[in-house]
Amino acid sequence: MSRDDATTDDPDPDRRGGTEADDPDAAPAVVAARSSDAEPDTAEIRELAAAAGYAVVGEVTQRRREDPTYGLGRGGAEDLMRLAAETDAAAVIYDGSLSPGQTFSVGDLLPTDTAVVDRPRLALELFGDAADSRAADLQLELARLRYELPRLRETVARDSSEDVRLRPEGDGRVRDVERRIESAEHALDRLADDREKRRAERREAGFDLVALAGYANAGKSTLARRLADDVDDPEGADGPDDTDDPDGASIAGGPGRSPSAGDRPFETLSTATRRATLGGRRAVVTDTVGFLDGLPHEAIRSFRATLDAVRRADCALLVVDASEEPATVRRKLRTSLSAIEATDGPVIPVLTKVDRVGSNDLAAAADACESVADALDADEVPVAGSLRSPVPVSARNGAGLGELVDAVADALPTATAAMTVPNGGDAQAALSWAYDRGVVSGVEYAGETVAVELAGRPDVVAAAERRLAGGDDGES
Ligand SMILES: Nc1nc2c(ncn2[C@@H]2O[C@H](COP(=O)(O)OP(=O)(O)OP(=O)(O)O)[C@@H](O)[C@H]2O)c(=O)[nH]1
Ligand SMILES: [Mg+2]
Repeated sequence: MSRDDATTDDPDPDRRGGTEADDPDAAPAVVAARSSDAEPDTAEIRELAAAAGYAVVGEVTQRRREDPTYGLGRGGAEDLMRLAAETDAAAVIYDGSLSPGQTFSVGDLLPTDTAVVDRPRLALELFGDAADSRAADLQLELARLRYELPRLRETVARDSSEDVRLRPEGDGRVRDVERRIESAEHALDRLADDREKRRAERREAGFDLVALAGYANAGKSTLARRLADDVDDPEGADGPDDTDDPDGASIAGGPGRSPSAGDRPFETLSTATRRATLGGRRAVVTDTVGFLDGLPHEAIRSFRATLDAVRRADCALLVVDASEEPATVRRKLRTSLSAIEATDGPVIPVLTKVDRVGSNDLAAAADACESVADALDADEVPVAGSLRSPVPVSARNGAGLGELVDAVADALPTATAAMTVPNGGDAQAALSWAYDRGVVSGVEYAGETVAVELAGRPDVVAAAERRLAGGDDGES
């Protein structure tokens, strides 16, 4: 074993997360982590493992470059083998991505009933069977199939005759997975079309579309509940008020989830929408599924509903936990923006949980935010060009929410118009149409006429103008 190898055996049992000791059903697992530039920090992978139902019973960490065969160095892999045997580990959880070849090499060293779980697989396990809508189901299935396909090809190549080894895609199992991928993609396309239609209908009805995106556990759902019209208690676990989304819109805390599990990743598994009034604008706020490090890129791509909602929003809120280290804030913001790629509308970074940070730390988080925005190349990541100034808020105590609402209202596409028309049945019908769509900002009656001021979505304001002027706009 080379000298840069450093191996530890979990000397400090206090570092183990709370759940594992209490849960007799938890499967024992050993965590493995490697980093080239610093001693690996295993706090997060341990939390994820605990959330996925493992009891972490030991760890092997290494500071060294990646080994092409095992990911870890040979020495670390052998320590892992010994520790897994000693602890009867059901799984070895690797804090990073392993190639199909590395997965098999590590697996070959381990006891036969110890599974190799890399970070992407752990993320997929975390989603579990908890998918709570057809779209979430399909997205998960697609993410799993895309993760499995290269590994299945590797298995086929290892198990088979020379012929198949050269062309593993000729194997029936591989073709079957490819067919299932294709059919899940088609089904998701159809759902995406439905969502697009729904967005068009909502806009036509005068609603602005606002979407919240960000990392798992950033505080998106709490903020969405705060912004929604029907909520007094931001922590109240109420459902969305608009459940007719083609996703079968639903929100976290569904069957099988304990209500106290607010901090587990993927509280929210489907996009969900709520009505909100933001600076006088009627909006539909969409809460989305959180990003997580180490999710396979294909899986992120298959999270179409989340990405579509953000990309097609009139204004997107990129929610960042301001109580994390500036380096973490930077990394998460950068990763979120790269996943989002490009948006139709402006994007406002929201630094949330400011009730947990002092003013210096908040300033550092805000600087981290600005530095990401400045460093991004708008040619490579077009969304960089859509970024507005970050807004600090606390969804817990309400600080900054007024400023956030103002920033959103300011970012939304807005047109204004003023006109004076003869008062009568036609004008009243047109006015009532415009009221329904929330674009009337002033009305004054003077004798036979009525003076109307309009403000709101440009297309709706234009349609209201046509109706007031006596055109019927093709719709009754
Ligand atoms: N102190 C504090 N805690 C907050 C705030 N907003 C959210 N939290 C807590 O942070 C945790 C995560 O909040 P969620 O709103 O569920 O986060 P999310 O981004 O929707 O998480 P996922 O759905 O898992 O992606 C919960 O325990 C919340 O109570 C805040 O402004 N201040
Ligand atoms: Mg959520």
